[in-house]
Amino acid sequence: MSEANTNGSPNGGATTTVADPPREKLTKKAITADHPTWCPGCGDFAVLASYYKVLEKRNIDQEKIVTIAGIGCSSRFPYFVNGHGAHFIHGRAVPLASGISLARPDLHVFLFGGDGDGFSIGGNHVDHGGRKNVNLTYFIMDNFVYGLTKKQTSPTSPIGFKSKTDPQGAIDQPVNPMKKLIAGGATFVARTHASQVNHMIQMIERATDHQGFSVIECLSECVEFYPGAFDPANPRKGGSFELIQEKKWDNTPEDELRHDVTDELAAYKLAQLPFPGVFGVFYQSDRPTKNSLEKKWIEQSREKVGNGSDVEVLQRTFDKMK
Ligand SMILES: Cc1ncc(C[n+]2csc(CCOP(=O)(O)OP(=O)(O)O)c2C)c(N)n1
Ligand code: SF4
Ligand SMILES: [Mg+2]
Repeated sequence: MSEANTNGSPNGGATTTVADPPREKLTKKAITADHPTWCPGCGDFAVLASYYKVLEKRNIDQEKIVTIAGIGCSSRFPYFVNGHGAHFIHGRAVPLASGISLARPDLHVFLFGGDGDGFSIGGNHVDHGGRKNVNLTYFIMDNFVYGLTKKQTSPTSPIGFKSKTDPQGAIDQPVNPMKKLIAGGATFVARTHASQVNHMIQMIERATDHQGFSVIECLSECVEFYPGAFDPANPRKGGSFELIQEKKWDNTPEDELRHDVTDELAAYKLAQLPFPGVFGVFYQSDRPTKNSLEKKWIEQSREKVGNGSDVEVLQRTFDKMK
């Protein structure tokens, strides 16, 4: 997810090199801000713990961590992380995070939110973030319900789910997150479960390493308004957590049957499996990011005006307007 780690202007203007002072290793204590206020047992606690773990393990410079979210229980993440961040508008976190990523490619932009935030009100933004392949990591805590507003049908609620908006049971076909994300153009699409902490950490790490719009859907139980929703994929509750077997490219007959993460059609086939489906990386592509394409375009434009600093380029533009 992170590109160049520079001290200067991310857009290639005049740079001032400032030596980093020696720093201590990032600790959980250093990155922990407020205590979460979620209901006891909410799946989102484990997601937050996994996020802390990755930040700590990767020893990411604290001032380079950006935690952005929309609105919802799951969107409360920015309050709990000691770094930059914003609890933004419902469904509008992707454009904010995209702007940050494009303007400051040296930062690590993480985005958190719920199924309502990402697939309902913000669904269109998610498609465009994917299409543009903006370099950031988006973690969607899918609990199949609107938790914060106390149990309305969400875009991922299954048919028959009884809620305040569908007292007779939901009748609309739910969104299939994997299919939507792949079709939208996201270049890293994975699925995990909040009861599987090691798997969650692995997925966040792989998404963090990916250059481009990386999205993880995580089944995260709302114990208050949809208890037991994800038991079928939780071995501790009698379910089975079935992992995607990725190709090892080792020329063995078994490998023929394994999943090629670059094969979009194979990813759709996995996404078609009945609930609770499979977990892991469905799809990954190395399509260039908007960040890298835009950087090239900025460099070419700057060359045309004699490689001046940002201020000089701006001044020339103003002069032309006189
Ligand atoms: C523009 C706007 N519309 C509606 C709301 C009300 N609202 C707040 S959160 C939410 C849905 C939350 O569901 P989800 O995104 O799934 O998050 P969860 O609480 O389940 O984690 C809604 C409808 C709002 N805050 N702003
Ligand atoms: S209402 Fe549901 S999603 Fe919200 S904090 Fe409680 S358990 Fe978690
Ligand atoms: Mg939700």
